[in-house]
Amino acid sequence: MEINKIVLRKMNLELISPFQTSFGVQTDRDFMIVELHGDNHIGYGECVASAQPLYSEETVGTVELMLEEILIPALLNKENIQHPDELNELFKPFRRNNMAKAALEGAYWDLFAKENNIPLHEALGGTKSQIEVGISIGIQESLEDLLKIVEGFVNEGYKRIKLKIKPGNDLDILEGVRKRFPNIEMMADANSAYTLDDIELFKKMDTLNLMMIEQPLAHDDIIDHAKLQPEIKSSICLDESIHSLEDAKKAIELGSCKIINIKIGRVGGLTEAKRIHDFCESKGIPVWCGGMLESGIGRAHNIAITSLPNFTLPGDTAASSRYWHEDIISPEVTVDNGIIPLPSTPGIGYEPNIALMEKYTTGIKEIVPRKVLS
Ligand code: OSB
Ligand code: MG
Repeated sequence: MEINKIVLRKMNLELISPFQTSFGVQTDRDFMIVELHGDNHIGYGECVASAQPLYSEETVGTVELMLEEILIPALLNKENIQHPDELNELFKPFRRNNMAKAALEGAYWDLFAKENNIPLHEALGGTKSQIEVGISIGIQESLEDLLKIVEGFVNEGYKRIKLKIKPGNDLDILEGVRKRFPNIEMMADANSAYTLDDIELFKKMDTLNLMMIEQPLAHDDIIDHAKLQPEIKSSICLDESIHSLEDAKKAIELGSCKIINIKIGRVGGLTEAKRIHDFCESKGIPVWCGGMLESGIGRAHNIAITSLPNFTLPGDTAASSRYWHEDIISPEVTVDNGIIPLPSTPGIGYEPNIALMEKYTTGIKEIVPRKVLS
């Protein structure tokens, strides 16, 4: 596949409402879009790193450096790439920086699918015609506020409700929501805010019929999670702790979790996401697709990967309008009764809206490969 130009586009989108987790409040999102310009098509990837290294160590700044100095030169120097899976091997020697790798690899997958005239989900081996999604709700000022928000999303038909928790804002709010909505599918996400000293708290959560508790303990831990899991009835789901297939194998072997949240950016791309999916399937571990408050481009990649069969639990891929005043794709992602149909057009299946992309671009860099003259 010929690559004639690579564009790194820094963007900023304002969230419709602030999103609060145990690690901070986000009111807008800085992110990067990677464009790979081929002979006939453009492949698009989204980098999910944020402005600050609060969720993981990567930021928009580190990603830009890594792409420019390491990953893009490696890609441009590599001859005869037959399939996007080869980028996983190409980038493997470079440690971590998974969100940077995933952004470039994702753009390559989109370009590959477009050049082959097939939807990305088909290129990935997806088997579904539609996906089921839930919604992730940030920490609110009061239980009253939260109940109103939950009610709205339950009425919209989202398949499960995820509530963010943090110390001091946990059991009471989970009990409050459960009391008001006795039958909804519901779970909690702690974003690494607790330790094994909180074991009694998690035992109390066992009475609330939670689908799972996501990443209760440290972001880099699988040992303490393996101690917590046998002490509680609720399933632990790992998010922050899983960066690769190797991590997933170890966590499953240790018994650190019963469910895995797969985020394409966190694990270094679609190929690695697929491998984790396949391994989890072989071990009877269900997976679901996490979110990073993506724009439509990252959202489209999430929709595509969720088409694989072992994504049996609803993911965090909500409608564009839940996050943004206007999304940068056309059509926007819409959710009908918790369902998103898979697009049938080639590549990511949603057309970038060039005018809106320009409107929200805060910086742009173009890299043109130097043709070697012989
Ligand atoms: O832990 O899943 C998380 C958002 C930013 C960083 C981490 C997480 C989240 C979410 C929101 O839960 C998911 C979404 O709606 O995109
Ligand atoms: Mg999470």
